[in-house]
Amino acid sequence: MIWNETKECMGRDEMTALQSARLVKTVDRVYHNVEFYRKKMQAVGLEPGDIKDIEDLNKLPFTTKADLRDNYPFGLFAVPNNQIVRIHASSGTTGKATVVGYTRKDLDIWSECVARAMTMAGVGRDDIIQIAYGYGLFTGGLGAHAGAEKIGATVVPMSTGNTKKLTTMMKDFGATAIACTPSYLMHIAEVLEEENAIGDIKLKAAICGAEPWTDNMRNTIEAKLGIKAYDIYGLSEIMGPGVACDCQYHRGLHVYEDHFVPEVLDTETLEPLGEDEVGELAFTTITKEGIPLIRYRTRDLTSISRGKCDCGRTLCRLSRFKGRSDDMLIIRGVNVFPSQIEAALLEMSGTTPYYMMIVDRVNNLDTLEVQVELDEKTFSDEMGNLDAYAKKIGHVIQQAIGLAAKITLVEPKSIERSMGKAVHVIDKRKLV
Ligand code: DLL
Repeated sequence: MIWNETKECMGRDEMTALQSARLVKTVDRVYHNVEFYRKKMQAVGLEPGDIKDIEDLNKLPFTTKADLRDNYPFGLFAVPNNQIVRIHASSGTTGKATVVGYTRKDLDIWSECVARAMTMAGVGRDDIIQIAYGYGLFTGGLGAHAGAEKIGATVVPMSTGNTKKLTTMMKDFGATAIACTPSYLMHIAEVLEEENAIGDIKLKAAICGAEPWTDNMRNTIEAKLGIKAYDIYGLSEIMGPGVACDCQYHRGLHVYEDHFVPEVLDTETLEPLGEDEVGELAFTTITKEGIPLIRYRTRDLTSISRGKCDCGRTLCRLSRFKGRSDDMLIIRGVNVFPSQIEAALLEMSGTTPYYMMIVDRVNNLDTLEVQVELDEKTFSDEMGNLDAYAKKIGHVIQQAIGLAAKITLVEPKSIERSMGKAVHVIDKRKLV
């Protein structure tokens, strides 16, 4: 069991002192090792010595996803590449991925955070856990995997994609835990119901995250499968899964504050808000070596509560996520920006920049249809050949967003022109 009592239950003063010491070191490190931060600090007349404790955090400049893109791929790394032992990446707002690098120590801390989260969900060395997040550049699979190994559970690296195999192994192996997105778990529950196999499984806990979900959805999953489900949050830029996780009381997600300092900001003024006020979440990493980030704006909307939880942890808690302050969609766990589709279409000939994304949820699996408007010439030239043309566009879009979409070609000028902010997305999924 990994339950870091000294870190998870320490008094507020002690935690503040630890965060201050770690922040001072981090600021010194980024100032000397990352040109981007040195320039940003110099631009506002800041030197590392000006940051003396956590109270000085709001003197520091913010970091955004665009900063990662502008310094693509490795420009924000704070160590030489020979100390980076792993790379992950997630979607950027245009074609360029957001790339993150981990040192060996970063991977150790990451697996400890996930191990703490799994311990919080009651998973231990006697458990058999199926990891059904995607493995690869996405942090879900490998991140959850390493944490589960650290607690000594028996890890089954399922990844995503073959639900039949997953349910068969769940029964045959007697899996007691699963880590996957909540919508995928709903789908798995339905498949098990169809197989009349709910009575044959030994599952007791699920660690779900990577997309927004609600208490209602948790209750439904728990009732369908007879299990306890826990919420795990994270983002690749900060680490991956395991930045925060909820305990059995489900009164918010405990943040591993000894590694990540959260702030909630007013979305207009970017000034820090008080306890329980909803705004944009920002994180400062205080132990990361590969790519330490200062006041990284996550775009996720939430609030922070302090005060001891009934579980005994003193770590602050984030309320369930209320949405995002940008237009990023999470479709089947994959982050998608409408601008990625636009960029892909603009690179092709024959299409116009007018498109509409229709997102829905069928049998608990997200679906994506992209309506693409052709230009006049292509529409008449390709008239007899539209299926093949749609296939070609589908391929380009899949390359751009990493997700298969149904492509519907529409006539020139048929997508409504907007007078103001263009609407590119119809999201029919209802989070209930
Ligand atoms: O989704 C990391 C992760 C993997 C978390 C597996 C949990 C489980 P990204 O692909 O970079 O990383 O996407 C990060 O996903 O900014 C949120 O908008 C959203 N997100 C992640 N977890 C939750 C959650 C992973 N529990 C983005 N609730 C974040 C709501 C979540 N949204």
